[in-house]
Amino acid sequence: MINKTVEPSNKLSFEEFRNEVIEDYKIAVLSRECSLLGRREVLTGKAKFGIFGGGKEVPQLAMAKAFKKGDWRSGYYRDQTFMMAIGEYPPKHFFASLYAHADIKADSFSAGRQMNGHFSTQFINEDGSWKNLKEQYNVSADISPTSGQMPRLLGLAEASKKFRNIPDLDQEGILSSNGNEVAWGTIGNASTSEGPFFETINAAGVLKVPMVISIWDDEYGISVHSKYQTTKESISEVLKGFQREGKGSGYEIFVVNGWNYTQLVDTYNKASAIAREEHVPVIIHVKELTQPQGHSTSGSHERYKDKDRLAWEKEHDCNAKMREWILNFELEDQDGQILKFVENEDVLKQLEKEAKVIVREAKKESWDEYLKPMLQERKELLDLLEKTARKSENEIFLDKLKRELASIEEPIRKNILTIGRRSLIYLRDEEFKEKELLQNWLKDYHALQQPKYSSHLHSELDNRATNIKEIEAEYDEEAEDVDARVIIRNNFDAILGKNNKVLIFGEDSGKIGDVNQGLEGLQEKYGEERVYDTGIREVTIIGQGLGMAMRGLRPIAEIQYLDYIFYATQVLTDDLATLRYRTFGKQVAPLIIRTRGHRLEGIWHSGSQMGSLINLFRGIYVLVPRNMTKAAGFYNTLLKSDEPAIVIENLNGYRLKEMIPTNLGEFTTPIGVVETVKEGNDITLVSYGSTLKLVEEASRDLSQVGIDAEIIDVQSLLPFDLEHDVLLSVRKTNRLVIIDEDVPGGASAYLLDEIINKQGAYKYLDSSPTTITAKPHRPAYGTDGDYFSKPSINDIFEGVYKIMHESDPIKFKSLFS
Ligand SMILES: Cc1ncc(C[n+]2csc(CCOP(=O)(O)OP(=O)(O)O)c2C)c(N)n1
Ligand SMILES: [Mg+2]
Repeated sequence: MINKTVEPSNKLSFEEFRNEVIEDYKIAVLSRECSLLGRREVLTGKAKFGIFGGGKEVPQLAMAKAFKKGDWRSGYYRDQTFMMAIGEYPPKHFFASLYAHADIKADSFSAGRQMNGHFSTQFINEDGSWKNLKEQYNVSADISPTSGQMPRLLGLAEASKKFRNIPDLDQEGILSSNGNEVAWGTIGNASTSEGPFFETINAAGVLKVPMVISIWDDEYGISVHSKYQTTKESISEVLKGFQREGKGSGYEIFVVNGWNYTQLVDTYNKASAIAREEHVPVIIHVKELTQPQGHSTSGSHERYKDKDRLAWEKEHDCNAKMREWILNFELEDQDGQILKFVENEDVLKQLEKEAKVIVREAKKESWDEYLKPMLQERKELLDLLEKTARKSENEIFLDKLKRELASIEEPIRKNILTIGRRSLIYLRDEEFKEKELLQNWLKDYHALQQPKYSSHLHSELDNRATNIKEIEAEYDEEAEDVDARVIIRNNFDAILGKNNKVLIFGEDSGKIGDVNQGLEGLQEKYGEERVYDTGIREVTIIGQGLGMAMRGLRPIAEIQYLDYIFYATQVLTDDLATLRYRTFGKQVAPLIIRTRGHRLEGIWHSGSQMGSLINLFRGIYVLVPRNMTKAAGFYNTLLKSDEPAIVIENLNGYRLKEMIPTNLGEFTTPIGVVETVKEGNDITLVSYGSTLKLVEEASRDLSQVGIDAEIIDVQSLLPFDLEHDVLLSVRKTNRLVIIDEDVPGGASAYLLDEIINKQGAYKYLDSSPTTITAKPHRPAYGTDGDYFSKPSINDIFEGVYKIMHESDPIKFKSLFS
């Protein structure tokens, strides 16, 4: 059979072309072998869960060929073969991540923190500086929620546009080659049902960014068929309206079968050129893929596929099809000679046999490396237990524990610590040297192991945000009182002027300079690439920021009002908040989110839901400045560091008067530091944001009746009061009230726990610590709605007075009754 569709690249000889095809096939086979053996490792109990790339190998070979150094990927768990083809995922690593080997040298993706199939490459050096991203393959770290990779993909692609259009943006010469980088996305067919997918598709079409999305279509999402997932059962049909006409705006859309190697290679090359050169987004719908082992190790696909489908999958398995094509391939050269890839099937059989051996050996090596340190650690503990047991009155029980530990064939750290810590229960009444050695070993061991699972939630580098020292705002003698929004605006002006990597965008942020004019005139001054409007799409606004921050830019993404951040909560909590943690500090996204809220009125306009944010956003700093000077200072602090944060400005503060500082763009508000705004001796009142003003007013009334309150502004909810200044105050006043406009049990409960338990203030209290909060329902609209929903000055006064009344009923007579 003469295969006319194959056109070996004119740069390659037939020999070279053949070698490339065979090498590709080898990777496909190797990857499949990993999937097969990986599944076995899970089923025999060596690994907990496995999700593999079987049935999607061949299109990923094609994608890998088009993927150039400097390019970016944001994809999902099926991309095993792609990772192998770009050389970032050798079989040994495959097994290390399956075993959750908690060593970054064994699992460079996440040091065992992520499930297998969650890929990444490293972007930053030990000292926090960027690696040369132009010269490496850049794989942004995967997350599990289906389609969660899409918002970030948009930002990764948008960064190329910025690097192309903003002069001198990459002064270090390591971030971009004139914006020639393509951001490659991958997603499963079923996951295209998710909102973030559609939002990203629309936004990328509007932004005209170099993004290529591959949809790996195996007709299923776990057990659920396309007919329940996608209109017309075809995502490329649905998306047809996005197809560009000629050179008009929109997408280029390709549809290709996932087993057709040559067509795939051709398609990916075309897609790459279109995206790279024209900055036009591309969709590649890769159909007719299979799941040869079902979705994951949790089930088998025989449960939901009928016989015909199973037979069809066998026949259309992309590796089998590629094999068949290699075997049958013949090409007539100019001299009439028939050229073939292989003489006969034995060549392929040999190659397949070798792949099995390679994978088996990699598995063994990886397992041995995983287990070795733990065997040694167990030995150390067994020795100590032995010595301790001989001296102990509870020898029998300790020997039993020892035997239990020794009998575990493949001990993990949980086994070692569980038994070690239990041994101390038997030893509690005894004192001797060996026991002390055992105690110390256990303490040191625990301290050594814990960071493997808990480090890098935040930066641990010198420039971490909590290390940035305060620089006070300075004022001229004749400093004017101005509308506070002018301070924010002029401070952004200073920031934009000195750092061209700073970009500010969001709904209404560009042309009108945000709804409160905190960016007034700045688009005109710095251009549309740096200060700009976006569509109404909170999820992908955050995605834009996240992706661009990963590429070394300093985006400030605006969420117009705090209440609308909940659309973007998924990307914030699952992606941004976990990024540093899930990559063991190897990827960062120093995204600043600017929003406004606090003390507003209405069910969807209250801006008070801090409790939900601080719980979901661990990994992102949550800052609640009481005025615009403090807010501006937070932006200045954050830009000196590389950590993500959300700054919640007070919406009712823009028109209030503040004195304008002279050192705009320079002064900083420290993070994790509270401020005492009024000193007092009788009771400590802790609050933040707009509510603070009410507390100040209430305290004036309180002083009229002889109650001298100390008022502390939290400023920074996450992290909270690193220096434990609130404790000092409670030691003085012995009374504590937390005032918060969030619901009961929201941020106030968090603050109470921090102060009472973590700081240990319970020891110094003479009265029960109290919270004064909003009602549990959403705040009703209007002035009365606010009065009856959120803590009022009356509520604060009475709440504080009640405590004083309880402590001295004679002096502070009851107000009611
Ligand atoms: C938001 C979310 N919902 C549900 C899941 C559970 N889940 C994991 S994979 C998957 C199916 C995905 O199917 P598809 O996108 O077609 O990818 P495939 O596995 O078929 O390659 C589901 C429902 C999840 N990870 N995230
Ligand atoms: Mg699928």
